[in-house]
Amino acid sequence: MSVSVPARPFDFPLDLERCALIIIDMQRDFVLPGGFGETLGNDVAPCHAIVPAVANLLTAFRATGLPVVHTRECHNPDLSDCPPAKRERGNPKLRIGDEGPMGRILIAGEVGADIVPELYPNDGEIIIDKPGKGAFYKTGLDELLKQRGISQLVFTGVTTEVCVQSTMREANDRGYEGLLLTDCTESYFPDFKQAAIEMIVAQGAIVGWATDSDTLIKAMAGADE
Ligand code: TIU
Repeated sequence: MSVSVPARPFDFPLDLERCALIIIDMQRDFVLPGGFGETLGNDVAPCHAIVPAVANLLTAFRATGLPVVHTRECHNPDLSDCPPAKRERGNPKLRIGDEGPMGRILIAGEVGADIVPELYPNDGEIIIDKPGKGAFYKTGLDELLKQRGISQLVFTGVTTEVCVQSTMREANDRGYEGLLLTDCTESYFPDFKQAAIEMIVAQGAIVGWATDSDTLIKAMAGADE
């Protein structure tokens, strides 16, 4: 069943048999003090503030039985999948792999690299550990989505202009339609968030669409009636 969701730059034709929710990198390392985001010099509070909105949306998706994908940006403990160019970038207090207050920064299996408890995956939900910004790079995400007949993705998570935008662009190149929820994504830089949204919806949805979670949830509820 298809439902029209009010969105920019025009209504999104949501197909309730072929869409999935993707929650990008809602890990302690990006949204809590002491993690990767803060060590890069950022105030992480705005990214943590979207947790309730994403949790509300997650509840709505779980009620429909539609697939949910959670991603985590993280690396092998031996850093074999972390290019030196990534680890050595910038001048952070702690680098990827260094010991921090939530364990080794951005390393798989560490407390900091895991998803915040409020959004923790349920059994049966897809978890993608990814070494890059985009969730399709060096992961099995494309195959997992194709196996489930998914052709549309609802995008949430952090940060808007880095991992979310990268993944939306990768998805667009692979033929998926993407809808970004503006209240369920955040950046360390408000101007970059807004610019990313504008870049995505420009030129007739050159990368994808944008709306907010209330609008999507109301449209999905209307489809049930
Ligand atoms: N630094 C920043 O804005 N983001 C990242 O490094 N990764 C993600 O966006 N997940």
